[in-house]
Amino acid sequence: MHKWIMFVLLSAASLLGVYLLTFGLPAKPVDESASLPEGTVLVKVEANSDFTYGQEEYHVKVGDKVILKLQNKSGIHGLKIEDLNVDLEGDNLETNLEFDKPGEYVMHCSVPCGAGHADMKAKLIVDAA
Ligand SMILES: [Cu+2]
Repeated sequence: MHKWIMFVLLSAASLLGVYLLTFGLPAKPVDESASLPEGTVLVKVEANSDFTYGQEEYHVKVGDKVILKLQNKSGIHGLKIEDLNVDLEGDNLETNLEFDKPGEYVMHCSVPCGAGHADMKAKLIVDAA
């Protein structure tokens, strides 16, 4: 009874095995943050052509060693945080930050990029540790 089920399962498993042997496991996406030293946090801000950053809010914690990185997904944008003297644009798209108290900072685009430029904003929020 139901021997055919065993047959189907076995065949499926064999096929999967052959498939894996032939093609190997799918490549895992590279996780840049995996190689960071303990306590270091990578905040990757994506800038898009529709005048948005990847997220409206980016969170870090007090005491984190923050690497703030701007990635221009499409178009050319900048990232400026006046209160922190951060201005990422051109070849300079990465900076290190560390916060000793909670707070909220407005990141905005610093490179005139088009109609939505003035509204291109996101928040960097520093949470209590
Ligand atoms: Cu802009």
